[in-house]
Amino acid sequence: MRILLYNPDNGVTRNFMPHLWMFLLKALTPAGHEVLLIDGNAQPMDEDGIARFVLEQNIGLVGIGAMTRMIAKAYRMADAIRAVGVPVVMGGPHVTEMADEALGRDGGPRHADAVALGEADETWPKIVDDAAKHTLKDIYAPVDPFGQEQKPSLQSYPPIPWDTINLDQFNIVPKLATPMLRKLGAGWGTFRIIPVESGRGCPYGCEFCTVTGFFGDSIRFRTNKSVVDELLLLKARMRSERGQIAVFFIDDNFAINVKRTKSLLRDIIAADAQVHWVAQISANLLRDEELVDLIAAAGGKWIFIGMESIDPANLKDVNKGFNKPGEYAAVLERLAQRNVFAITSFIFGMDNDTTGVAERTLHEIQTWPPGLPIFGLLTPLPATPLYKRLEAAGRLTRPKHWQEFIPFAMAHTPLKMTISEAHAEVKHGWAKSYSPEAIAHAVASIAHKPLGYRINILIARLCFRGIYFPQMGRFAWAKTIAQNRSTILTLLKEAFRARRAAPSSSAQQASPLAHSG
Ligand code: B12
Ligand code: SF4
Repeated sequence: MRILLYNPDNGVTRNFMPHLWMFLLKALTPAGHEVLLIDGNAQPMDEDGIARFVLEQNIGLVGIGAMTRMIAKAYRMADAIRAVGVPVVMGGPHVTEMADEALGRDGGPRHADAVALGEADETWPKIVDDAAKHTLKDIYAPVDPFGQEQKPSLQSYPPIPWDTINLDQFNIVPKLATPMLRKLGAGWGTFRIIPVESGRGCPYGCEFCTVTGFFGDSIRFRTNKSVVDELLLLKARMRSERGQIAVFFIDDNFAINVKRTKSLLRDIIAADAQVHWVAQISANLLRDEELVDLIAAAGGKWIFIGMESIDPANLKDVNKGFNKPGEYAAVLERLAQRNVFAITSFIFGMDNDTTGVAERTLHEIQTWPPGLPIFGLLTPLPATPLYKRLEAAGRLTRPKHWQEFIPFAMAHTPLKMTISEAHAEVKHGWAKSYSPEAIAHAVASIAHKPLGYRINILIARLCFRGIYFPQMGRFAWAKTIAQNRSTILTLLKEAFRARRAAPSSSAQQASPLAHSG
């Protein structure tokens, strides 16, 4: 049987990073089936396009995965596929919580023939077998023979064959520039961001988060060896195609068990498996100097920190009181000293927020080493404790907000400001942090750092700007580049001068993600 795994586009970014679930399920597919992957962010498709594709390619089963924000598109694509007679199985965080919606058991239309609840590592082979025999069931749940929920152990994680997988759709370098950039420094013909997981689960239970409910509070890890082997495979591929790879460790809290994280990082260093990577770690775990030393030595370049708010009352409200705003500056300084940057994520529209929250937050941010601030709105995702609290209090203004998804729009009314005031706060946060002046200031404030680090922050700021301000087409990019030309030219001139002065070493330094190992 030919199987298509499809992830709908998110409407915001293009081929920033592939979705791990597709590669994982492909690796777990029983022998004898062929699996094709389409990520809508890299290969945009509409309903007619996907229906034609499944017929032309003789697809016998389509698997669709989606977060809540893409679910409306996922349902539309599923409907189009089912209309031409091909069965659809859906999985991922949204349908796990809203299986009745996907199966049309809540009075609405049916979108999926089957739903895979929760982690599907162990149920996927069974789903494929049943589909091949035309005996698909409505629901596949990860349970043991006694009907008890069973979380997959990651101890026997399947090797993902990154050396042979066709990654053509996931190259951030424009095709036209590839031949020229292949020759630059260690090679820039391709630049891919690859998701790797080293473990699952986070016990912290923040009120707005899906993770504790979905993955459970039992934390599971892959073996160090399997993670190291995966990094070595990626590194070898990067070298063979004269390109660059950055890894996104998608663990929700990469240092949730500090002892284990240190041991993994030591093994990465010992095996010379360093690639440049990003990981998500909560601020409280970054107090540990030795951990931060190891992060830097093992290739860590960006750490995503869910700061959420600078107001302890807000943090307490959302069960994230372990975040201490008083120590944010020290944490960021500790990272910056090792040339590791932070992606600092904030949520506005919390119950104790009042107008001016963006400006107060920006004021704090300005006292920190420059990084990548991002701003969102408190969003009641289905089945989270937040959703339940707001629903019980009758505060949801759009209880099924995902059915008519609007980016950066609230689905409930905050207590101390209006919805439109909250929207304006988010807009102000983005506008002020990603203006050409702010970008120039961020780059200039680290004038003492190596050129590569400054280029890194410039490129990252220009890309992150696109999370809020539409920046998908060539024209939008050209405009952004023109607006920031002064900062870009300053760094280019410096790179050119450095290259002329020391041709062999400067190219390496000028490449923000060039590898040392
Ligand atoms: C990486 C990641 C991202 C990446 C993008 C995705 C990518 N390219 O990988 C980035 C950083 C861009 C991102 C952004 C956002 N993310 Co995000 N992200 C994640 C993260 C950390 C890892 C995803 C992952 O690969 N997990 C590992 C894989 C193996 O797990 P999985 O995807 O769940 O797949 C398993 C099962 O779900 C199932 N499955 C999944 N799909 C399918 C399909 C089929 C057919 C079957 C059978 C099974 C199946 O099988 C898999 C194996 O067990 C998750 C949290 C998490 N730990 O999952 C949040 C998460 C998915 N993100 C979330 C959110 C809310 C967002 C944002 C909306 C945040 C924001 N406020 O802006 C944005 C939206 C971005 C956008 N524009 O699309 C929520 C989603 C909740 C929900 N109900 O939708 C999560 C769960 C985190 C959370 N805190 O709650 N995210
Ligand atoms: S620390 Fe992060 S992953 Fe863990 S529950 Fe809180 S928001 Fe979710």
